[in-house]
This record gives sequence, structure tokens and C-alpha cells, in this order.
Amino acid sequence: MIIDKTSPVPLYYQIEEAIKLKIDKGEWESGSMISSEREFAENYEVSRMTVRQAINNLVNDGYLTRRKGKGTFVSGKKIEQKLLGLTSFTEDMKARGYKPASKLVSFQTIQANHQIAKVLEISHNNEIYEIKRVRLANDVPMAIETTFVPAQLIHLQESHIQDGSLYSQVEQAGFHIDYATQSLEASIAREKESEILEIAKGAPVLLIQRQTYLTNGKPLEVVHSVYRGDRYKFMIDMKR
Ligand code: 16G
Repeated sequence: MIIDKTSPVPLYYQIEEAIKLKIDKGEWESGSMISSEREFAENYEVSRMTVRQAINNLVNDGYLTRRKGKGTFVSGKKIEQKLLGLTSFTEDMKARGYKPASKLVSFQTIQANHQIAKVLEISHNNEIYEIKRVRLANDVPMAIETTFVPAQLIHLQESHIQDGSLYSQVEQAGFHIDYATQSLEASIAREKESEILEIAKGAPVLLIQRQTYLTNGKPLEVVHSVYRGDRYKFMIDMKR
């Protein structure tokens, strides 16, 4: 790692980029422990403050993970998800070679409030399924998802949702999923979310909302999800 003290580029930034390069090239494997701040500072003859700033930024960006009382480790690679096809969590994880699973937090029929009823194009107080799931990849929690589906549209089986895929259940019932609109915004994990996602309170998360429609034009679902910012990266291809 070469640090150029005569460069106008801030030292912390040079250290940050050098560490990133080592991780991206695979020289530092995921799960391995990195040197302590003191060792970095001695090796590169910079202050510990400078090292700390570089490491803090890499922790915030998800490259490194701090474990209390143990040290700082190289994180696993982020899951890259293309924002292209309309796919389910199960399909996305399988396509990347991860084992998808869900922890069903709750499955119940409730009355739609005004806001949800409007999006699902049903009357206020009509029954909807409210499904809360923690979505896991290789047993690691990735997202918390709350899904609302009109009960008059389809009969959903709790056991199928528990063990499998909502989209496959919808398709097995003879419906065709057509398109969705989705928004994505940055936020921070609240206490409960941080516990479920096994991240620090205040860690970055991505809030995603999806509204999905069937080929017959009817709304299928409204989904509110909280994705881990340190494990997820959404990719988009653009053409001009
Ligand atoms: C994805 C969708 C969600 C859908 C779910 C179905 C996003 C942001 N959300 O998580 O809208 O309900 O897949 O997954 O991608 P499943 O078929 O595996 O249950």
C-alpha cells in the first residue's frame, strides 16, 4: 500500500482507496481480520485519527465490519441486484447461488386502511393479507418485508408463504404477474429493525416500496421493505 504524503489527495482517502483495492482484488478475503488502527498508523506513519477516518468510512460503506471486542473484518461481498426484471426474492437469491429462506413474523387478515386500499384499488375496510417476513440468504437476514395482498383476489396459504415463494403461489393459482413500480430511498435502521437484521442501530438501510400488478390490470401487492445497506447493492443498466 503506497501512501503519497505530498499528494493533495487527503491521506485518509488514499488509505481508504488502497484498502478497497485490496478487498476488490480479493487480496484481503471476506471474513479476515484487518490490522489494528495502531498498526496501520505505525506502518504508514500517519495519525490514528487518519486511519480511523478511513476505516469508519469503509465500515459505513459496508466494506468492513466491526465486531465488538474482536476487531475489524472484511465484509462479505454485497449482493448485487439488477433493477431490471420483475423478480421475486426467492428467484433473485437462487440466481446468485444463495439459499433463500423466510422467517414468518406474522400472517394475518386485516382490514385495509385508506392508503393501502387506494393503492390496491379496493374499498376501505376490505380484507387484505398482511404478511411480515424476514428474508434470509444463506441464513443471513437481508430484509424485512411487509406485504399486503387483497384477500378477495387470491386465497393464500400460510404454510406456502412460510416455506416458499409468494410469487410462485400466485402463479400456481393461474395469475400472471405483469409489472411493478418501485421506489428506493436511504434511511437508517431503527432499534427493532437493527435487532432483526443483526446490524447496529442507526446503520444505513434501503427502504423499498413496490406495487405490483397482474396482467388483468389488478393490483396484486403493496410491499414495504427494509434492506440492509451493508449487504445490498442495486444495479441499473443505462443506455443512451
Ligand atoms: C421481492 C419483492 C416483493 C415480493 C417478493 C416476493 C423487492 C423490493 N420486493 O422481495 O415485492 O413480494 O419479492 O418474493 O424486490 P417471494 O416470491 O420469494 O415470496
